[in-house]
Amino acid sequence: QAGYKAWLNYKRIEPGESNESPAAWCSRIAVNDKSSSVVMDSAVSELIRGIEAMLGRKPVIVSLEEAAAGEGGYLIIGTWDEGGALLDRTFDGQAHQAIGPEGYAIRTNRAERCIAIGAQTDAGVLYGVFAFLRLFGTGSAMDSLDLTDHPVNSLRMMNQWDNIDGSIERGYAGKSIFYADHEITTDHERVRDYARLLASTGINAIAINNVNVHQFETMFLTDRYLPAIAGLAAIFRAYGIKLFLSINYASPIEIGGLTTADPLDADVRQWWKEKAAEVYAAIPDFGGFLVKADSENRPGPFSYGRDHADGSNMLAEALLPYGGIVIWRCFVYNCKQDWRDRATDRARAAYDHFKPLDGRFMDNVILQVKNGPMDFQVREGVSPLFGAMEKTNLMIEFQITQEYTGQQRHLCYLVPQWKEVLDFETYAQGEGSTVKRVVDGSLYGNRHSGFAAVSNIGSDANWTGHLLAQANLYGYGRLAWNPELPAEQIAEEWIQQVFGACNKKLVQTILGMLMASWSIYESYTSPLGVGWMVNPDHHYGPNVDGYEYSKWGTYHFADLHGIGVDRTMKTGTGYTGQYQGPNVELYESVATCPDELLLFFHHVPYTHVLHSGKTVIQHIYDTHFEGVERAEQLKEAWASLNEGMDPSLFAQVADRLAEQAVHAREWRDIVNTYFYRKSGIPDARGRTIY
Ligand code: BDP
Repeated sequence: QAGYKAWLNYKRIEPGESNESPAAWCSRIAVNDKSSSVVMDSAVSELIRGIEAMLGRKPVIVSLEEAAAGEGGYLIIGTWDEGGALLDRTFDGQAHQAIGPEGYAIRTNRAERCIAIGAQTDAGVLYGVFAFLRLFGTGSAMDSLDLTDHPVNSLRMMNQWDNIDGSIERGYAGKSIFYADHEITTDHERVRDYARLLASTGINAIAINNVNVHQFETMFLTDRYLPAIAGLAAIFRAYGIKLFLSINYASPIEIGGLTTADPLDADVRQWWKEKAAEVYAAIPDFGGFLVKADSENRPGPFSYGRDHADGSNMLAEALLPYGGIVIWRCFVYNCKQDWRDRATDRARAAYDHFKPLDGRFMDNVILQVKNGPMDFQVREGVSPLFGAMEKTNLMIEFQITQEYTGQQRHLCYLVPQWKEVLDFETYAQGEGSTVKRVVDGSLYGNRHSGFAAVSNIGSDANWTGHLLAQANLYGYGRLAWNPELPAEQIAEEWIQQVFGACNKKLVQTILGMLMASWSIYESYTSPLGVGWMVNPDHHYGPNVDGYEYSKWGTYHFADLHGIGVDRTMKTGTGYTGQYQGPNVELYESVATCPDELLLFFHHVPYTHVLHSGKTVIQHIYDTHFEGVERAEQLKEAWASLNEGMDPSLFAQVADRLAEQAVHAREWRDIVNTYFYRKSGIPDARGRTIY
């Protein structure tokens, strides 16, 4: 079970470890809650659980009067709408205003001997409780707490790619915790613990099935599965998380007995309306539908000569009476064609499909756009759709599961990558039009917007296979809550909560490992943003030409002269023209294109000199040699933590890092050999290339 509790480990705080005695504040809890609610129940039980684990003594629940009359300090939690005079005295009107519906305020009220956690809503109280426990566990002084916080993004969503047979598409941590053998799980305990983990980071929505919806999952919208799904929705509801379903666009045909799924057909429209009514009867606070349509062999409106606006609006209309939303994915491209002309560059596809539709989507439709125009590579450009859709709700999609970034066998802390994307300047409304401002809705004043990401969890005891991959799950939620949080801070919080805060060397060592890991993985895999040098289908391990002659449109165009994809307007696919303002010229010109994206935008000779002063070929050799050395260093750094760490935690990570070091070598040798043979240019430093 090592690692199961993840960052809700609530490690015991030994007496003397903390500056004052937290027990003085935490042995009694008063709940300011007149209308009992499931979310408030979750908040109270989490608070009790956390404090009991950290202090070794269970706090008691007392009434407000008892709390005030008794000796010593206490905790008070609740919503101020309940008329709590104490909460009102503790927090001024400003705090009330500042935090919005999901925020919270925490303050030590010394005069009245209490620490108060207050919010407008029960969900806010729950987030406040998790934040308090985090502060407690990471050593904040209890006698001077004073903070308010609220989420920047309104929708903070998890996408499970789980299938009803128990498998997980691109899952690297065991089987599904939701499904087995075509049934929905009855192990609600595990699902509840997942809901706790998610809520503790601020996640408030989840789509519980794979975007590729097949025969059995299509039946999720029928009596066969709906009652059990309602059971899952109840678990998530208690943690402030709304449940969504991925749907099959062809449902009216497959389960409805209709002969068409044409979005403009009256019977089809009626069918979806009735379906929505049934779903909301079972799950009154159902979130809505997530849809992958006309992509990678999934059905969609194209079959009927309709477009994505027709398709999504039809569903949005059915959900509208209930406040539901349609999340429509923009990962749309033709996976069955080779490049015939420049217009079929896969990187162009999402923009080419969706940009012309801007303004035609209903207000309860959100387009879900992958961070990059290709597919979750270790490095690629930022999707030019961000900023380009002035009149459309947009959310960003990240991939926590490490499909192309080492599959949770290699260490790759992805928060720094995500932050680069979020901080990207689109120039859509002049300077300051960053991606994070598009997806938080502030740039264009959107009603709906936010974050989605593909989950990396499964039935493995530690949730994520690689223990350190938990930091990605944790970090995603924290970033969705507030994209300004530094990657280091997020990593440090995670480390301290999992391993304890008092061993400074351990915290610093793991922090260093996490922060270096993306660059290490990038250095021994595909170079300079070109991507895709993986084995087809499963996408693990090096295969330089694996996708080079396939129909998926993911080429590097390496020959004896050079490598890279010419995406310029002048001589290439014209993709650079999808960007705005100075970005167009930045990427169009080989002279200004950033090194790390050079081969994503340009085809250059191996002898082309980078801004770093190295040639492309020497860069490839050097980074691949260094990558292997740095993977070795990860292993050694971890080995130095042997003493004082729980042996089962230690061993599982040591095993993964040993495997990573071996596989990094394989990457190095295959990539270096390939380019040595193609180019005929030897390593300037004379190292042996196998
Ligand atoms: C790709 C995955 C594939 C997914 C697809 C998607 O390889 O399994 O179905 O994305 O996002 O990354 O729909």
